[in-house]
Amino acid sequence: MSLMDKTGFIWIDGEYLDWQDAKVHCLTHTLHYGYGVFEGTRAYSTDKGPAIFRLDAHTRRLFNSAKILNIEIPYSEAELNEIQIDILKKNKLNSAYIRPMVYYGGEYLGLQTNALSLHVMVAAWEWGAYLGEESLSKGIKVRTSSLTRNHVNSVFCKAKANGNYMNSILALKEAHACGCDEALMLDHEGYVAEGSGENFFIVRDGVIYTPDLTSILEGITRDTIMILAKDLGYKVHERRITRDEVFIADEAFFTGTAAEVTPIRELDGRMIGEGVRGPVTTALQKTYLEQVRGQGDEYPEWLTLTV
Ligand code: PPE
Repeated sequence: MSLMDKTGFIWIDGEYLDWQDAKVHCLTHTLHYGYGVFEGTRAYSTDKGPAIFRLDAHTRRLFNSAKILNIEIPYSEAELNEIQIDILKKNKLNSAYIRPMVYYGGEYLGLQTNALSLHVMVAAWEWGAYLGEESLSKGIKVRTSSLTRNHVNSVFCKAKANGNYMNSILALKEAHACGCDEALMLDHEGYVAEGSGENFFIVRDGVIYTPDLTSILEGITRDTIMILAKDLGYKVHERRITRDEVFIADEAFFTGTAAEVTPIRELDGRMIGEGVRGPVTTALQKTYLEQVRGQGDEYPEWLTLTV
């Protein structure tokens, strides 16, 4: 069931609605101003049945995002976990992308949110490689964005908030217009931040570096990769990275629930390393894809079976 099929069920405020009936009004507050929070979680087919990867961490982040925006979600984390498990069963999905969102209703417009109704939805569908089928093996072409990543005191980067994504969409459009697959965004001081929808890593002389958690989303795949990389014996450092350091890196890659581990073969017309998926990226991608598919023994707590 892909998003294009327009079939199956979507959960809204305690009820499963047919895909076609899961509608909101055009005066929906979040539609006008972007004040809402969401998540993106993947479930993979495993030997033991479909399993959601790091469900607890994603649901925790949804609640943290809501806290940052001063929104009180009218469900517990356990309840929302149950719904995400249940929606896979209901839609008979073996692998899926799950999208919970918390948004305000359309009782009135204007910037106050005090008296608005609050809604929660959860949808799920099959989603293939985020940046195109060949991206995972061949790597992608990236361009540094002319747009600055969200400033820490403008919108809050640790919230996965709807409105934060306007900055991402502008950057992605610009990258596509230049014939690239994705944008690399710099923070307001000019240091490397992240992709439009991914965290960023480089490898130099066998050591892995990733930007620290200032103007970037606290990615769950980023965290997973740091753990797996250390298990494989790599040193991982969180620190500021400059754009020229990326040009001379041996490898670079993006991480995200949707993008998984996507190699970067080119930035701003400069080939990164050999211009192919490098050995460290290959090892991390392989380990990551094994973990999410239940083929690793180390972290059983990362998988929530849905059967
Ligand atoms: N930074 C941003 C801005 C971001 O949107 C994501 C997820 C990440 C980093 C990586 O976070 P995590 O998924 O926890 O490892 N981007 C989502 C795709 C956005 C979209 O809807 O498109 C995702 O990967 O699910």
